[in-house]
Amino acid sequence: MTSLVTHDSFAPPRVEMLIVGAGITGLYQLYRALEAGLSAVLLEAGEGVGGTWFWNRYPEARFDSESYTYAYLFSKELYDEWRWSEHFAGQPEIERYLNHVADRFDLRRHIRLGTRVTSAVFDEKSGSYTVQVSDGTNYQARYLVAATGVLSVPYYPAVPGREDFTGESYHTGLWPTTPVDFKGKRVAVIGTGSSGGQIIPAIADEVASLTVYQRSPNWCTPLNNRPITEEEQQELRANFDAIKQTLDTSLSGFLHQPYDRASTDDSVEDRQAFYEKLWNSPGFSKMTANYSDFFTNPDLRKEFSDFIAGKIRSIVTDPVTADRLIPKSHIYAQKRPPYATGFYEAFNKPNVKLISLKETPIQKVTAKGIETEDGFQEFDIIVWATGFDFARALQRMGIRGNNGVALENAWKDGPHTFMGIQAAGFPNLFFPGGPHGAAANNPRYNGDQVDFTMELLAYMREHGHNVVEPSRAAEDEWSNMVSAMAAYSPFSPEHSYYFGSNIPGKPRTFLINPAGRGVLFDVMTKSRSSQFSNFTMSQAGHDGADDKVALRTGEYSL
Ligand code: N01
Repeated sequence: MTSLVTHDSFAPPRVEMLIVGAGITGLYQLYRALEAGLSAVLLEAGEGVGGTWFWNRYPEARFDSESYTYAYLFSKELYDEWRWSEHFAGQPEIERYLNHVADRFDLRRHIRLGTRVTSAVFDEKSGSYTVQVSDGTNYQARYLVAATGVLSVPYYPAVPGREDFTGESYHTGLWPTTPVDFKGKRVAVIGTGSSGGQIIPAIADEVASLTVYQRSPNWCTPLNNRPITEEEQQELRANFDAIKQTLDTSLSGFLHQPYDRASTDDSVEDRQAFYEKLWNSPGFSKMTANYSDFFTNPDLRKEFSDFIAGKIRSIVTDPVTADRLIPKSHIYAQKRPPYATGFYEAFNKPNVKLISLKETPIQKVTAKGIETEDGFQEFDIIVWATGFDFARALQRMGIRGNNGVALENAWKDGPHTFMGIQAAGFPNLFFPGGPHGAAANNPRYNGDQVDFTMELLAYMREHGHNVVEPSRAAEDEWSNMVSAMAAYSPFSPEHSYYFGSNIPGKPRTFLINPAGRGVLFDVMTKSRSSQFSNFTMSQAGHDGADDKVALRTGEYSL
């Protein structure tokens, strides 16, 4: 095998597909590219594969989609041989799985770890990107796939003095690979989203004291995790084809059976009994298997919220703390709800205290701790569970498209995409799992985008094209659909980070596909059946033939 990377100063390393990000989507894209015979390299800023599941290694970080629905389905052998220990696996197991996939499919030799993209500039003449990376290498890539995800840029609020703290300070989304010793420490956790909801109960018993700084309460419900029994393991294997069929086609990308009754079909008492059942059901089924009018009927979601409020009051013994934990300004599903284990119970422990930042905001962080309007508290460790700048990773990569236009500028009012896969004016750039992406089980939807991209590239290859971008009309139609349908989404512009509302100054625009996977499937089907007519394809000038020649000679292969 010859080496892909030619490190002489005259010839930059050249590759047909350069993928950025070794998360679940990037690894799948790499697998599919190699399977199709493309030369491909994957660049990853982290020192290991896993993406989200590499960086978010805080205590109790785990799936809230069922393990076997989040995992890959492209190989029955892989599915058969990997035994998930729990219905919702924890981060160490997920990271092991993704490493196993990298080894099992011989992906690792195509992956460059510890390598961050600093710019990616499209050259219209050659129809390729010059991609500069942190070690100074320039790659030349025909196709650039940014599998950088939506939850990959950690957000630190601009709290005065944050940098002054001299104790240990961590963000859940940038957790160190060496273990953090919480034992006997005075710990602050800021933020009560999904990450805060997981780490708070996980460390409560270990620490000397835990002070939770909550700005807005959330509707957190039990994950209801448990080990997968031997019988279930057998069933999962025996039913692979049916499971795959459901996951490949269901609108949610989950296995949960949609409920066929509307809330109005049941009496108040029956609805309460049903909510009790949902409370005890796994993960997202509280949404996906709720009444059929769940997403269209705010009264139902209000009633379900009141039911959860009752649960919070019944679990948390101190009524003032219970009241602070109950959201007052949003109802269930106006924000992406967290699913956790023992979250409310943690506040009954004598060493755990809740501070409501609505009542007593943080004034500053000092060298020793945190000062609120209510006084000062010293800490050994501060955990920032303050979330992410959703879908921001793409804009900060220094991408330049036609005429040198910066993606950052093109999207200054929010992303414009076609199917959340490509943007007009940025040929040969793909971003599965990015903006305008899934509102459901991410890997399933992101996988649909990767599969479609590979079909598109196969069509292009057959027809002698090597440059592709969506037409403006297709992009406008899709982006207008996203804006118009956002009004029908249960998520709210005031509260949900799906609208960018967690980041001060960020434009408020819907960042996922509110019409869901069904519309994505429809648009893909129409595109295929019209020979991808909503894309503009061409053959780049001078080195268009190089790819084919290189493939024949093996120049690009590793
Ligand atoms: O982040 P978040 P996350 N002062 O944005 C608070 C996925 N995920 O990391 O609501 C004080 O939800 C903020 O308060 P407020 C999942 O998709 C999945 O928890 O803005 N606090 C909020 O409480 C999830 O939705 C799993 O008022 C401030 C918190 O920080 C997504 O990642 C596990 C603040 C941020 O919550 C993000 O979750 C973990 C400030 N200035 C994450 N600014 C699974 O289970 C923000 N906050 C698979």
